[in-house]
Amino acid sequence: MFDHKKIEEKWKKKWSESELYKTSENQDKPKQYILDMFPYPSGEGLHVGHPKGYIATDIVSRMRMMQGFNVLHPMGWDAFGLPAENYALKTKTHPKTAVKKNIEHFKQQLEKIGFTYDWSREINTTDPKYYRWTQWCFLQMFKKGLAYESYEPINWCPSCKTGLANEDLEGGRCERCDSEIERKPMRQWVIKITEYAEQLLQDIKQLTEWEDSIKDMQRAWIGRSEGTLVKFPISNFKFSIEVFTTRLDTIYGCTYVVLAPEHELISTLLPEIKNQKEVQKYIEHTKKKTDLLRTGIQKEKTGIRLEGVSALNPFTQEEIPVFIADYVLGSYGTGAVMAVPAHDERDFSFAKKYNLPIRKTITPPALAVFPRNANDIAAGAAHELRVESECYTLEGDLVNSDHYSGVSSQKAREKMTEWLTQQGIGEKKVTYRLRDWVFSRQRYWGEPIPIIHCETCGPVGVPEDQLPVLLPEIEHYEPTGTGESPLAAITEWVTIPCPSCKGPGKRETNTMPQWAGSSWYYLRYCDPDNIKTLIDQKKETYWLPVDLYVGGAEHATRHLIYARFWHKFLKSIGVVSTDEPFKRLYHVGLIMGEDNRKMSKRWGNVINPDEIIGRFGADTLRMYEMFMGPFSNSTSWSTDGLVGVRRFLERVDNWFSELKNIKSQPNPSLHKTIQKVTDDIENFHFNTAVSTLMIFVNETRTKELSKEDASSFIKLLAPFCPFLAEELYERLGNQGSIFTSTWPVADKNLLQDAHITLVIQINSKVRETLTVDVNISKEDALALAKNCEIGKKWLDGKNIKNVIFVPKKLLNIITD
Ligand code: ANZ
Ligand code: ZN
Repeated sequence: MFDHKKIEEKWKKKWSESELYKTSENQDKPKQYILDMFPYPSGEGLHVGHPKGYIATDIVSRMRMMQGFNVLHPMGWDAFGLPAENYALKTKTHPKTAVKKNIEHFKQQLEKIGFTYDWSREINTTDPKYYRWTQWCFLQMFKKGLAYESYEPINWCPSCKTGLANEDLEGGRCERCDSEIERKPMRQWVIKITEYAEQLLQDIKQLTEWEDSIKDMQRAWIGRSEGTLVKFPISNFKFSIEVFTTRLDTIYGCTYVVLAPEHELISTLLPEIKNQKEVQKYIEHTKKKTDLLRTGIQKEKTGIRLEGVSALNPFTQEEIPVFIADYVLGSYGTGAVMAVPAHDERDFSFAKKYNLPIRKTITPPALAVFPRNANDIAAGAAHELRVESECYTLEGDLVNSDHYSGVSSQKAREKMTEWLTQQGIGEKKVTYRLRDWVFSRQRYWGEPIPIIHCETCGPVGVPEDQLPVLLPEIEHYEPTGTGESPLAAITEWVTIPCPSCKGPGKRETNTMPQWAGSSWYYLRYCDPDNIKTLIDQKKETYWLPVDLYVGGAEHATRHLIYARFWHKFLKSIGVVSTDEPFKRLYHVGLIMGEDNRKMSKRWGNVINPDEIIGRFGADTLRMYEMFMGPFSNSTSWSTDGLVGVRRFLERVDNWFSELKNIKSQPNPSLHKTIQKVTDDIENFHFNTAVSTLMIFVNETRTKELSKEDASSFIKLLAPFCPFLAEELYERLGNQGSIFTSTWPVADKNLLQDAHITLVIQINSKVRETLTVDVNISKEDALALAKNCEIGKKWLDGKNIKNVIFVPKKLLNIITD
């Protein structure tokens, strides 16, 4: 009988006593670093969806162990940040207490599933021994000028009462609590991640083992754009407005210029502006709107003309009006655009609304006029349609553009940029969508930013030997909402002499965002107790990069951008030696509820793994989650499916209780199973690996199997069902843990089909092909050939002079 409780207890105890999963530092062995995105230890505990990715990495880890690799498969806790703090506030417990309790619970749950985690390497981002190094990284960035203070308006969540980075938003709302985001000007620490934009983009090429979808999301997030900077002189002023455009070829159609409401030039121009009051009112009005609200294509465009100010189009020398409008963002390009209503949708709807001239300067390319084939005619027709629709946004040939008329968009941009550069009023320019990383939070539960503000010296880094700056214990950790963190209220903590001039100083009271600790944690697992450096150089060279990284797709642009950036920074200061931290990346598909909805308390469809393990066993849970469907797809939970897997394991258990140790022929079917399961695990096709194991059992159960073959089969099962496999392996009389045994390798000779197609020739002419056993003898082949229809026709009554037999290929019968 398959008594899962008994064998789980038994093997958990034995594995822990023998320290089976302790990672060794034996650097002579080849290594595999296999990593899960570590969880926030939330109060709700695990549901069955969480461990799906961990099960997959555990399966790969176990196979790699058996293939002779030194495997690092660690686990830890991402425990700072808003989720942990909001939970603590909700339950009125101190975050520290709540986190400690939640971690214990999580760990207990994980241990039940039977993972290979080496808990001696466990890390926790809220542990001062850990965050000391997070602070150290910040100090290095500060020293290199990559961390700076900014007073730009930032995203502000009125409910979480903190500033947020763009990465924390989802459709203009707070990713955590779904509140609508406001813009709020306040002092912030910002990290100059944009300095690494190009490198982050270029190095995506190195990530050959990442899924394309995630790479595409990263490219879009970085958003590189090649264009031109153009200066538009203000006709009655000494200043000029600089715009960024990707379509310089349309400049003859530029009929006005637009500044973002937050553009710094506005205050300079203000005395000249005749409608000052209205302008100021408009600026006030747009202040709170987020970028997303402002730029949506469907959103009605609003704006206001700066009366008394006009700009000069450098190509046409025309005087054109200047507007401010919130569809232009202060934070992109130069915060100003040249508006071309005939060729840009947003400018078009704005021009319609404010009755501004629309001048066509681009026509579809010439091929539409001289169609060469059916395709061209179709393309031409499509183009005609677009021209009809007033706003033609594609490239083409220039018209109404002085001596550039007739030139293609591409060529025109080159020539126009050349001219601008010669005149000294423009130049080529690359911009990025990626913004600098807003790095401070006005909350309690985060790493203190290790800075001291001095009236004389400005911001000064805390000396490294004074790290960590401990997060003080306090009574009231609720957000203040004033834009100051609760730490600001602890006067005795805040007041400290300046490390540089010894004058009076004040500690920085903002804390770091939760992304800080997770941006480099994979390094610390390699050397968790090092008190001298973040990571020992030798260990870094051995373990890095991470060979396999698995986690949720929601991190495609957040964590994975930050971590890649952080890694590149650490490389620049010699802490790590690789360009990229993660070699191979897979995203895990969600497990939905039995009702096809996302598992949530709200729907009452959450399934707790503890319950499943209690009733069906950890092995069943593991194998079922891998059997549900392709790994990266989201699939719904099915109790029937789970029961099916349980029955399969019972069948295996029964089979092995009755199995006699019979010597048998090499079993080709086993070797095909070995090959398929190995390849499938390698390629993350766990569901087909499981079905291959099932097919083998169904086909072989009634036949004989040698002890060796039976052991090989159990080894294939072992990564999926470690408890049952270990038990059966022992039952077969093997010594030692199955996980210290060697992974089976398929015998290539046995992989060929059991049957082949034999060509039958009579007098060297092909007459027939027969499907025969691969090992058929010459005599048997001849008998078959004689007896088939064609054989009878050609051979009856003939005298056979000679027979040529090429095993597995052909039989040639020569007659008189
Ligand atoms: C004139 C023009 C004509 C434009 C045309 C487009 C089409 P990407 O490709 O995303 O980089 N732009 C520039 N700065 C902006 C800002 N701060 N806020 C809003 N829009 C801004 O987009 C570049 C284009 O976006 C630029 O090229 C500019 O409009 C606009 F037929 O200039 B274009
Ligand atoms: Zn000072």
